[in-house]
Amino acid sequence: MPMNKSEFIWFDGEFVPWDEAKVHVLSHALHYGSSVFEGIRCYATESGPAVFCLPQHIRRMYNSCKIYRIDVPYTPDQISQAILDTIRKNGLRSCYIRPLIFRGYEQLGVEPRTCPVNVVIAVWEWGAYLGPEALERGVDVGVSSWRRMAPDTTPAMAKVGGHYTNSQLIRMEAAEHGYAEGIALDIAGYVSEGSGENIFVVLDGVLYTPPVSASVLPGITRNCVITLARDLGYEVRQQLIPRELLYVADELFFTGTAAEVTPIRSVDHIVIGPGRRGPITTKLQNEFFKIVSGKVQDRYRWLTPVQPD
Ligand code: PPE
Repeated sequence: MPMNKSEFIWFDGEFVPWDEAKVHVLSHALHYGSSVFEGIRCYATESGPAVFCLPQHIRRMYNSCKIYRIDVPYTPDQISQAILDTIRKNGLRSCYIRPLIFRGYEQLGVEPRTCPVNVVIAVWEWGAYLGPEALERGVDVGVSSWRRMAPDTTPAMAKVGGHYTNSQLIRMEAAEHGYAEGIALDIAGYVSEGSGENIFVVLDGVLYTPPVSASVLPGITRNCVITLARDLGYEVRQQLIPRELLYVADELFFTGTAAEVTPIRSVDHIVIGPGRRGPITTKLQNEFFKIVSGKVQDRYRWLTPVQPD
């Protein structure tokens, strides 16, 4: 997807012009994937731009750092504030937000703790992740031959740059097969997640999603959708999902910051339900978009307004 450059990137406490936000080629993260990141969205509401689930993303980012023993040279509040400042500075009404904490340049070698920790925050306009028609018409996907990580290899709960080499393999294979996305199984063969999305199954009015123990990223959109579904009166179960349950589902959808709530209309060329966005997916999508656009009350306090200067 082409990038819509914005003007400034926050880099270790300073605003730097987009094209000048550079690092040394011997930065640790470039060689060993030692970076932690988040993907956050800021939505245009009637009362101005508002960041979706900012505290939840900040908490996950610091948890990722804790797992990888990264000492962040800023407090969570400082990073939250810097995110709001970066949106304001760039004058954006809605955007995707990418904070990145990485092991920088000092020396190489796998032991990372001798390197400095750098922090950047970039914001830019980013549309529908899986294509402009995906949210309405759904996407065609396939089960990947690549598995998600085994529990004692790389920690799935951490959102770390290096883990995305696995996501890249899933995504490239899916593209080679003509799919919009791939679904990876976990090491035991149960459904895990997409390369950058969590997955939900709807069967007989009940929602199912893989548990955190199936090597999924504990998605923030996943949590929000579980909350929304339960409040709409649906039962939601976090349980192991065999691959074939995908094929016989009434509805399937992905959740993620970038993907939002995206229906899946086929898996491995098997049509899911009637092959279009299903009624429960539609309800959840509508509810989600009404909240993030500020059209209904923010009853869960999911939005942090970006106050004007
Ligand atoms: N699983 C993975 C592997 C993942 O990368 C994401 C987010 C999710 C699940 C959903 O999590 P959440 O955003 O908290 O609901 N993927 C981010 C990066 C996508 C990218 O291409 O880069 C995102 O959606 O921002």
